[in-house]
Amino acid sequence: MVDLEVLKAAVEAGDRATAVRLTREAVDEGLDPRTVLDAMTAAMGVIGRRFQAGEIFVPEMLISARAMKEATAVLEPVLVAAGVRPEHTAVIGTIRGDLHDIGKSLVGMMWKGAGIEVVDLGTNVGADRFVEAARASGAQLVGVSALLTTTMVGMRDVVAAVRAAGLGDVKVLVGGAPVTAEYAASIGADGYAPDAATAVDVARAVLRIA
Ligand code: B1M
Repeated sequence: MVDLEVLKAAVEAGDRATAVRLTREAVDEGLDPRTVLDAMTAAMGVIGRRFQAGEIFVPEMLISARAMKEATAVLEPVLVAAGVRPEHTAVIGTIRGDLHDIGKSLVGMMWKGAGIEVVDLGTNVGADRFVEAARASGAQLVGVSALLTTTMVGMRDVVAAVRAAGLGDVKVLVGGAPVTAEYAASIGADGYAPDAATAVDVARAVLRIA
């Protein structure tokens, strides 16, 4: 019988091989995929808190997120077959004109780790594409990343386009090195996070996830 505490520890340690092996074993043993996913989600919660406490840094968080991503890939077909779908969906991308994707991808991975389905649009994404993807996926959250002072101005267009598209209660969360809470508020964004761990907390808050 797979010990989920060991799986949790493997994700926390970023031990991809062990995380994938234990997830396969758990699937083969017929464990409820939700229980397996919950264990990994809890591990990413620990990672987020350790990052916020300054105990670990971006590389460690990235390594854990990758371990979770690979193990989740093993779990995904079982979750789909069991009819388990995340309750929340987010689209995320780096703003038009901007090719930086490391921070954005990390935020996407951390959101997945928190149980949010993520549609990653990549880099150089215009307001129209954010809106189309949010509409097509039924997303409740749009995440926009910018690393350049010259491109962050495009975030205002995304907020405006999401509001104008009549998508319902879709929240826009922004972040990236030059972005500040004041800037986010000035363009009417619903939230701002300075790092990927906080992006999980802010997403949970704006989506009212308990
Ligand atoms: Co670029 N670059 N770069 N670059 N680059 C910076 C950003 C820069 C600060 C370097 C410098 O001059 N000191 C500077 C920007 C200056 C400014 O505008 N203020 C800069 C520049 C000028 C440029 C070019 C214009 C250089 C040139 O060609 N003359 C050019 C632009 C290309 C373009 O985008 N159109 C360019 C190109 C590149 C590379 C392609 C070489 C490469 C990108 C590779 C890639 O992403 N695949 C690159 C890199 C690597 C950097 C630095 C060195 C590192 C960025 C990074 O990945 N950090 C960067 C300097 C630096 O930051 N030290 C720099 C690690 C990452 C985990 O952090 O992305 O900040 P970060 O994400 C964090 C938070 O910001 C936050 O959470 C993440 C994790 O905690 N966050 C969010 C990010 N998105 C979020 C979204 C959220 C919430 C939180 O909600 C949705």
